[in-house]
Formats: sequence, structure tokens, C-alpha cells
Amino acid sequence: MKRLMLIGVLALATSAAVSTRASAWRLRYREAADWSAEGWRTSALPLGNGHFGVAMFGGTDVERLQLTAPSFQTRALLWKRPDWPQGNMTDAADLSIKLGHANATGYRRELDLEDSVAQVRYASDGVAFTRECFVSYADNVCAMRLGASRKGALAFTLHVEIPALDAPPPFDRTGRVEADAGAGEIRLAETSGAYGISLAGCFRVVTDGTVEVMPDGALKVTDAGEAVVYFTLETDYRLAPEMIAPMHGERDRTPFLGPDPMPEARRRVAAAATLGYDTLKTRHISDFREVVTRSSINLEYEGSDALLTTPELRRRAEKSAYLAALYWRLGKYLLASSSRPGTLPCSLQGVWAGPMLETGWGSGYWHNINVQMAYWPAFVCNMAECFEAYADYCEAYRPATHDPAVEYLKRENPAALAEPVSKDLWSIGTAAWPCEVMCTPMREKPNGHSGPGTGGLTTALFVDWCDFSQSTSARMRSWPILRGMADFLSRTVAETNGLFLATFSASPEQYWNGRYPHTIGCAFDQQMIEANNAAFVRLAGTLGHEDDPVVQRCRAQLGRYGGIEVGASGQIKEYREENAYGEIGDPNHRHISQLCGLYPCALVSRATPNFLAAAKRTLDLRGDHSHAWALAHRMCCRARTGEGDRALALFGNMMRERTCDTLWAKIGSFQEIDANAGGTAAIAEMLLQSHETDEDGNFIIDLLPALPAKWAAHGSFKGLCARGGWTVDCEWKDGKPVKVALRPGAHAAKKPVVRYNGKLWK
Ligand code: FUC
Repeated sequence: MKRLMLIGVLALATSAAVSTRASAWRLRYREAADWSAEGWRTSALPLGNGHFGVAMFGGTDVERLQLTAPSFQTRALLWKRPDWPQGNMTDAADLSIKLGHANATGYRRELDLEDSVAQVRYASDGVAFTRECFVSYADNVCAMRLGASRKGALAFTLHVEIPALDAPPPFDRTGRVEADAGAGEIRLAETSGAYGISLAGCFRVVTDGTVEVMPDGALKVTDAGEAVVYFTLETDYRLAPEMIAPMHGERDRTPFLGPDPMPEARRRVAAAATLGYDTLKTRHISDFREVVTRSSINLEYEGSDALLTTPELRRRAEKSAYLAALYWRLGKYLLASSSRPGTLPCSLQGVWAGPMLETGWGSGYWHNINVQMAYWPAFVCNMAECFEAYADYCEAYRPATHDPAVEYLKRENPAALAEPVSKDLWSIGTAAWPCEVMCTPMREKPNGHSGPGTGGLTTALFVDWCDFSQSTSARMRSWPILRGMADFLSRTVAETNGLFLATFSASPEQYWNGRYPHTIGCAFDQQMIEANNAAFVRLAGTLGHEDDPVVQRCRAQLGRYGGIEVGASGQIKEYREENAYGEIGDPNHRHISQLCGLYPCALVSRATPNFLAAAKRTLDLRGDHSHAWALAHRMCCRARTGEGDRALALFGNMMRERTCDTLWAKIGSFQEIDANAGGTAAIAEMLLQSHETDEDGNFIIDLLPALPAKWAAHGSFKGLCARGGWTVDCEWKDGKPVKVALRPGAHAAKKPVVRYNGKLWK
């Protein structure tokens, strides 16, 4: 520890001036994205502001933008069951700009991950053409500037279309696209058959050339040197408890729609055109950078890697520290583009969907790991406000789950209803969408595969929100959430052989002998019940609610959940009935639910060396090849076990086996943003952890707990966050910290406790 230098406890940092210099962190391509059905995820550039998403193809003959608004929902027919009403984010509109540039040379297409600006440039017939596009959260519009090096050389027609107008229910929508010559606008109005949600789109071109409205409703631009296309999408969806129904409830139409969205769409586009491209761009970059450049990771990398195209770079896998640092930024980029205050939360697809009627798993919020994983990087990577969208959504859906949660308890553990339930009581199953939520765990197929622990996996995010921020407002908002979940979870258990075990229990999606094994008290449920209830009791202490009856019930149960047992193979048992590893369940299953107590929770840590050893053994036995998100979870776990090299090897597998050339995770023909977020969280966890506490209950700020040998020579991070309310900078040489700075956040209360290599430094 001698070489560790603490550069004082600095004053709370004011937000630094934001530079608008282009960054080194770019996705790079030398050709346009491909137009196949898969192109939107395998090669297009994703732009988004949480309200809507744009996949930009960068064509030279035709530029194509595929537009998605998460609140414009049709239905999915997952498992082909019409009796399962499920949401579905669909591609809502297609914009094409017919340019007709043949024989393009010197083609470059890039996405700057810190500015969130996409660029295309090439030459055709002796003219240099440029295109730049961003989706601004600050002004809730998209702006694209097209330029030509010779005045008058730019000409195109802009078409807007509603895809799949002939689709059958439940994918059906009605709508029209109209051009308004007077206003120089194209307006799109679309209504989804399933929910009656309306979407409005407004598109306008401002140019130094001429604009005419064509008979087919396109806008034709000629004789231009420059043109800016402004557009936005707006829906009448309003997030509120009245909007969200239990998944098998009666409702069939959304009852809580806002006013016609068209006036607002038009107002925003007019305001954007008045501000002008340069001002919008400056406001956008400064907004986006403020979120994503608060933290940075600098690894020493080979300079040539930074010049490779992204497909070439991906193939360098774990060999390229630049790729790891870029991937880390991409995870932050995708979250900041998909989830901001006032938007819906980040879906499985972020805010992007391709030309398919039904997106992967209906682009839902899947609660047996996926949606939580999407938010794993939010706190450690200093982007806590991205979590607010999920917090708002959770608050809106909770009331719908209250009665189903009581019904669930009546069925599964009626004795637990002897005491009256609190009004806060709620629960969550696996699936959720903007208009519907599966309220409880289920026994019956096809989804009887995850037990009540999913609720604890969800509330772990709120626990982190409180622990990282230490803020009273986060605690006040989290209190009913943790309390209502504690009330539910503490009633899902019955006293059995001295332990309190979940009476219906299922380790997420384990499939064995042709069925999902149902049991009592499997590791996942018990660990998540313990994690929630222990954190709830702790929060009650902070807020002075010790006398609360739910707190007292939880206190009486704590210490008797038995969620971590070591089996004959030295593994953490997934099932109580299991002796040697693999006796029950797929031994290489993608979920590692029995390790959720290691990550994201902290029931297994260096403070429990036997369990930590068993966790490593479990990871060894489960194997290093799986779905992308499953590899990301394994990476997080290897970071927590202090095995940086193993975490990096998993990153290599993820790049080679489960990642597209856009660096998006892939599962079959879907992308899943959760894996990108999980990988980003894991990289941060390799450098900084703060889940353990000392004997006084202070969070321990653990520096470089899982630094891989390949990154050890020299590097630094800045602005990562630790529980307890601290922001941490650290530079290392030869694997050891040489410069460390800690900044207290607004609510950091206690002295920071710092640890490196197992030794505390106070
Ligand atoms: C869980 C996972 C699947 C997929 C789905 C969205 O069910 O087990 O692999 O990620 O969520």
C-alpha cells in the first residue's frame, strides 16, 4: 500500500466544461450498411434519445433511416399464443433519401460514441458528399445535414413510409403520410391496432437549394449545396399506473392516452429549424457528453487498433485493449441513447427494431435478468440519471401488481396472509411492456420458469441507487419499493426445517428432463429474498423505520434463508436437492442464477472466502461459452472473484462468438442490449468495486480488484462511482495504483475506506 497516494479529498466537482472536439471513440466502416432484413442490427449505426431510435444505413444511392418509438407498441405473439397479450416495439417509419450517387469512392461511415454523431463521407463524380446525423435528447429531434463540396451538386428526394400497413392483427396499424407544400413538411400519422396508440411524425427540409412537394408526397430538393432534414416522432402514450394492466387482465385498449401528438411533433420540428443545425448540434453534444464523459477508462492500447474498422477490430477480441475500452463506451452510449429521464426504460432492444413484425421477445422488459442487466452500468459508470426511466416505470406498474400478488400468495402460501398486507405490496414476474406487466411468478407453462427472486433482482437496482448516491430522495422513493417487495417476499416463504424457504421456487429457465424444475427454496430465490430483505432492514435503519411490522418480520427471518450451500463438487448449489454439480438442470445453462448473490448482490464476497471459492468452482463447471448476456454475467462474476484474466477471456469469447460487427450483442436474429450493458458493467467492476463493507458498515472502495495482466502495465480511470457516494479516479502502473483521487458526491457522509490488493487503507 505504500505506493498508493491519496490526492486529498477534493471538493465536490462542478461539472467540467464540455469540449466539442471529436473523440477517438468511434465505430468505423468503409461501406454502407447492408439492406438485408438483419442490416439494422448487424451494420447500421444506432442513434437515439430514449424517446425514439434511428438506424442509419449511410447508403450512397439511397440513405435509409429506420425509425422506432418504444412507446408506439403493437403486439407480439410470442410462443404463438393469442391469449398472451404482449407488447412489441416495432419499426414505426422508414425514411429514405434518394441520392443516386454511383461509383462512390473513399467511403467512410463513423459513429462517435462520445458525441453521439454519425457521419458519412465519400466522393462521387468529383464532388465530396458529407452527411452528419444525430438524435438530440436536449431538443427531442433528429437532425441530418447533407452537404456537397460544389454548390448546386446536391439533389435528392425524401420519402417517408409507414411499414407493414397491411400486417394482420395484432401487428396491424393504420396511418397515412401527407406532404404539406405550404409548410414544407411531411407529416405521418399512425395508430396501432392493438392498443390504439397514435404516433405522429413531422419531417422538414431546410436548404440553400429549392424544395418542391412531389405528387407522391415526397419532398424534392434540387440545386443545393447543403440541406438539413429535421424530424421527430411523438406518441400519445403517457406513462402512468392507468396505462399499465396486468398481463392477463381484462383490458384490451389503453385507457390513458394523451392528446393528439401531431401539434407537439410539429412544434418541436419548427423550434429545431429555428434554432438551426449548428446550435442544435452544440446543445446535443454538450447534453450527451455530460452523461457519457463523466467517467472514462484509459487502457494502454496499440495505436493501430484505433484506426481499424469495427469489423476488423472485433476480430482482435481480447487482444485489443482499445476494443475493450471502445466496447465499454458503447455500452454507456447505448444506455444513454435508450433511457433518459422522462423516457420509457431501456428495452431488450434498446430503442431499435428492424423491419420485422415481431421483435425479439417483443422487445420487452424481461425481469429474470435482462432489464436489470441493462442498468448494471448506470451507477458505477456515473450515469445514474439513466436509471430514472426505469424507476418511473416501476412506480407506474407497481399498483397493477398488488392484487395479483395477493392472489399469488393465496395460491402458493395462504398461511402467510394471516396478517393484513400493506398497500405497498407488489411483485413482478418475468415479462413486462409499456402497457402490460406479468405481475407474479407463474407455475404453468410456458413461463413457469422463474421464481419470486426476480423481484429481489429488480430491487437490487434500487438498493444500488441508494448506496451509490446516499441521497435522501433516492431512499424515500426506494422505501415503498423495497418495503412492498419485502412484504411480498417474506410471505412467499414458509418455515421448513428451521429455514424460511420459498414455497414455489424455480431457478430461472433451467430446463431439465423436458420441464422447468419446480422446487422449494432454490438458491436464486433464497438469495434474492435475502438480498432484498436485508437491504430493506438496513434502509429502515437509515430512515428510522425500525418499528415497521414488515421490518420486524424480515428481521425475524434474516439469517434463515439458506440461499448459499456448497455441494459435493465444491459448487454453490443451484437446488437444495442437488448434491454433486449437474445432478439437476443443464450443467452449461446460460443462466447462472445461483451466482446472483455474487453479482449483482453481495452475499458472496471476499468476506465469505468459502463461498467465493465455491463461486469460482461453479463458474468453472458452468463453462465459458453461452449467450452474450450470459457471458456478460460471467464476466461480472469473474470480476467479483478477482479473476481479471478470466473476465477478459470471457470478453474474448463474447467478441468472437456472440457479437455483431456493430459490436451489438446477438442472439440468433435479435440483438440484446442487456449484454452490452452487462459487459460494460463488468469492465468497470474489473477496475473498481465497492460492494463489501468493513466492520463499521462503511463501503470499501476496492481499487483494481480484477485487473487483467494484459491491462496492467499502465492505465487509468476517472469518474467511476463507488457506493458511499464517492467518485474515484485512479492511475496505475505495473498493476498498482500510483495516483488516486476521491471526490465526495453531494451526500457522501462517511470517510472513504480504500482497499488495494486485500489491504485496507484508511
Ligand atoms: C431470458 C433469457 C433468454 C432471453 C430472454 C429475453 O428469458 O433466458 O435467453 O435473454 O430472457
